[in-house]
Amino acid sequence: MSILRIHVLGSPVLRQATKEVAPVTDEHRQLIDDMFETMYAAHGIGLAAPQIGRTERIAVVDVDDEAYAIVNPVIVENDAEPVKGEEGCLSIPDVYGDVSRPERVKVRALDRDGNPFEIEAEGLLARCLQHEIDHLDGRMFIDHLSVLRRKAALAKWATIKGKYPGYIRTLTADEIAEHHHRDEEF
Ligand code: K1U
Ligand code: ZN
Repeated sequence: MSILRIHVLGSPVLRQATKEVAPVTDEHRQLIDDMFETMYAAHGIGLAAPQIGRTERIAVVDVDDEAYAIVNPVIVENDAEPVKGEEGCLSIPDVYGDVSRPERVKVRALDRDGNPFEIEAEGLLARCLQHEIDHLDGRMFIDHLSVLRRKAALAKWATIKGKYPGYIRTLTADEIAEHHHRDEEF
């Protein structure tokens, strides 16, 4: 397995259209395994293929030890009433924002073996699934912010993005080893 490089905001692949996967092959399974390893190394709860420079409709999530690889995911049901929650993105490190999304979703996808399955999710898992499916459609969480908040987020990103030449983030040994206590930052 390998830890992959992460594309950050400004890399065109994050805005590119993605392709449906058919069938799920050993190469896709290898990609899924590498995506899980990269997500865990980056201390994320999700990761979508465009974030590692790929255009397949594949994402991985792990919220509270509930881990899924989702291939060709589709939201088949959602709550009408959106709720606000804080989001971050491994492709926009150190920038956070409140995003309104349905509290509950049902997602249909193929698993690592190419078998169809459904996830009925709420709370952070539902939010994370929607965030990852957005990535597969070339959308980022900042696109959901109000004009003012988006401007503020982009102004913060402008001060950070120089750390990522070529819009590529290579996880350092320190980052991989680091234990995140985000609550302590506030
Ligand atoms: O897709 C990604 O960029 C991963 C992203 C997923 C995500 C986080 C929060 C809400 C929705 C989707 C992350 O894992 S960011 C890092 C993180 O662990 C985190 C950040 C804020 C709140 C909760 C978790
Ligand atoms: Zn993201």
